[in-house]
Amino acid sequence: MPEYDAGTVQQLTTACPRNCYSTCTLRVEVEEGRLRRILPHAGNRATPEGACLKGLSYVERVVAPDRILHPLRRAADGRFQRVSWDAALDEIASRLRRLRDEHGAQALLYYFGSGTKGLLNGVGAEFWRLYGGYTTTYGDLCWPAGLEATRLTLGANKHSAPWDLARARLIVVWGKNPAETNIHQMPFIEEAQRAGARLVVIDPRRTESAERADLLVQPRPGSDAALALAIAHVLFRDARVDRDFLQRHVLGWERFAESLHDCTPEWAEKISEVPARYVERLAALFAAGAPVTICAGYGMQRYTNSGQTMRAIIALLVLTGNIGKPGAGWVFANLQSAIFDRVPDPIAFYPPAEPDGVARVSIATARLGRDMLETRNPPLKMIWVERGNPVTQNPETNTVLEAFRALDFRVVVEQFLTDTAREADLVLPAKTMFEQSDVIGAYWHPYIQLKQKVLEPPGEVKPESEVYRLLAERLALPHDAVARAIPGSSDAEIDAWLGERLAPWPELSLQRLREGPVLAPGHQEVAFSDQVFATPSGKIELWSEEAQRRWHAAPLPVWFEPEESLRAQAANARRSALHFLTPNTKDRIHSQFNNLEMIRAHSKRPVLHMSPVDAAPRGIRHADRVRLLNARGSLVAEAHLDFGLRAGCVSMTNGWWISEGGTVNVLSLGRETDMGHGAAFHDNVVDVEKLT
Ligand SMILES: Nc1nc2c(c(=O)[nH]1)N[C@H]1C(S)=C(S)[C@@H](COP(=O)(O)OP(=O)(O)OC[C@H]3O[C@@H](n4cnc5c(=O)[nH]c(N)nc54)[C@H](O)[C@@H]3O)O[C@H]1N2
Ligand SMILES: Nc1nc2c(c(=O)[nH]1)N[C@H]1C(S)=C(S)[C@@H](COP(=O)(O)OP(=O)(O)OC[C@H]3O[C@@H](n4cnc5c(=O)[nH]c(N)nc54)[C@H](O)[C@@H]3O)O[C@H]1N2
Ligand SMILES: [Mo]
Repeated sequence: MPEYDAGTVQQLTTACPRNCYSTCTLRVEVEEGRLRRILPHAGNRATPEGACLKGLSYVERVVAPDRILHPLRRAADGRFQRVSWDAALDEIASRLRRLRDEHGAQALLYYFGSGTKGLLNGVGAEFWRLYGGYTTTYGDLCWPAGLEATRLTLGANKHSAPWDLARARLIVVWGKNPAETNIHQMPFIEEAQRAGARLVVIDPRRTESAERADLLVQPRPGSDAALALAIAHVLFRDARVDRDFLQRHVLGWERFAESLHDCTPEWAEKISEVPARYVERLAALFAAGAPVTICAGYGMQRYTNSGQTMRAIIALLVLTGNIGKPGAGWVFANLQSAIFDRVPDPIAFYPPAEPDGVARVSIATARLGRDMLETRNPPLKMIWVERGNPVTQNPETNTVLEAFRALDFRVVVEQFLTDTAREADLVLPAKTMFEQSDVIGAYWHPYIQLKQKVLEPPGEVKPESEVYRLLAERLALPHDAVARAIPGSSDAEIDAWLGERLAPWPELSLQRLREGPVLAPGHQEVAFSDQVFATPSGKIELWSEEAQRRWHAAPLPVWFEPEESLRAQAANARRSALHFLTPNTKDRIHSQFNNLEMIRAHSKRPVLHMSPVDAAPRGIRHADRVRLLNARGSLVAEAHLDFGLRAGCVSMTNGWWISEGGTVNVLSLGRETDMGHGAAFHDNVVDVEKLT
């Protein structure tokens, strides 16, 4: 640890913009232009403990020796060579001009991932619009099945403030692993437990979150809707539903009750392999538990039946009147800080229409590779990738690679040589969170924050907004329109641009945000406490005609087998197959951080978790090298025997690069969830064999 000279060390407030629930407020120490320490900031009630290990590792990340600090051009021999910004921008501009003349602007695919939050991310789309058009993706890799299920049922994606959880008497962590993915939720869970609350975890894996639970239930992957419907059956059977709440606020509950006639605990046991007595037990807990909060994760909405699964689970809170009350509710996504979005509900505008004729939204991100290859009129010729690592993180890696390699030209804006950057013709160096100010919201807590610039970009790094400005000049795009859409590069111009966006809310001045986070204007501490539900009927919709109209789904929540499951596969006589889960890990945010020493020290190589029950017949022992394979691809990993994992499942965290040993997505198939155009990553069956 270096010694600090109080005279030269500056403490500044900023916020972590990773795609993560916690979105921590941070106090950072900067000394002579170097990041020294990351400290907690008490101003955020949701994250007072400060950053996780990844957050602390930023001191390494910003100065990591493998960081890209200048443009790189692939040379004839396939290797990258340093080029000047002028050479890089001249080449891009001339290729863009030719592309627009010869094929039409929509031969350009603008692809962006979830690498960083911020209002300035929007300038990319503005630039491509001014260029004359572009093709982009619809849907999302992350959460849309759950978002859409929630919107259809409750009318909005919001939940109570994180600290409200401490008031719950029963907490059901369902398909979520906050001990790794939302560590700041754990203190609120523990506070509730200290006050006597019960904790139930429902997950095929015995996760770190499950270690604190009173009850762990391990359903067969993709079977949760059956479990939920059977709990609902018992609640009606035993007259443990909140009739008064149902009559006042809920559409379709009578028809729902009728539809549950055959959904007995024994029926659910056959489907989910959860013993019927546990179903009874769960129903009893729901009936007696009020206030009940379900913390629903994103893992179980990565299936082809996920939208309906999420609707079935929300129904348990609805039947027991656990909506709109302190300590009760559905904690999935809290978009109360999304006040800047022109479109408050992104999913509603996802369908692959041509909203303005400029952006052609014709490619499903869930089927990126296949759709890229099949796009016509015009076919795709060039890609611009920003804030994403699609080769590693999108389904069906081998098809994504094929589609990338079929293009004429690829530009990737990146901090590091990821698997996607390695496919580029031109790599442009990207800023980190510390090198340009921006305003961010969150999807768990309700704060608006300033992600403050605290460092100058190193080397020749330029933020995207500046790159777009320089390209606009070279392409002679209309000056005034560019000036309106994209800020100039000085700190004062960025601040002015952000200030304009904040202007409608006097409480959100930049000056105020420099001190710390501010609660989103209009924020509801207990979500739905006004019992206002923005659905077509104005009620909570267990019966949703919109679900039927938009997704061709049954209007009531139902269970059906995912397209790819062991049972669906049984028809194909693949008795040796195993269900492949690819969850998140505390060691990374998806494919970020694993190149750093601080993380590699304890996260060295891809590991496959496997039940001894499945390992033994395959002759696999702990630490053996194994091959996973299916029709899409194959992957080698080290086997770790895990008595906590449900038999029939194997699990490996997503985010490993191909260059680190292989991405899990060589095995996934590009296909959409039943609602919301999400990616059904976990509809994935593999064979596992020992390597000799
Ligand atoms: N450290 C860290 N934090 C993160 C992230 C990260 O990469 N690293 N990513 C952020 C992002 S973008 C996201 S989307 C969230 C995700 O946060 P979580 O939802 O907590 O994470 P996942 O690992 O996707 O899935 C959670 C759990 O779902 C379980 N699961 C899988 N299939 C089923 C099923 O059929 N039924 C049930 N009941 N459970 C199932 C998995 O075993 C897993 O433990 O985390 C955010 N936070
Ligand atoms: N099999 C499987 N696959 C999954 C999942 C799963 O559960 N299983 N989870 C899915 C989920 S939930 C998600 S959210 C996605 C995430 O998919 P992505 O958003 O593609 O994932 P990241 O790995 O976070 O990649 C972001 C990249 O952006 C870069 N970056 C960071 N900041 C900036 C910046 O300011 N500018 C630029 N230009 N680049 C920047 C980072 O270096 C990083 O390489 O992955 C999905 N993939
Ligand atoms: Mo995500």
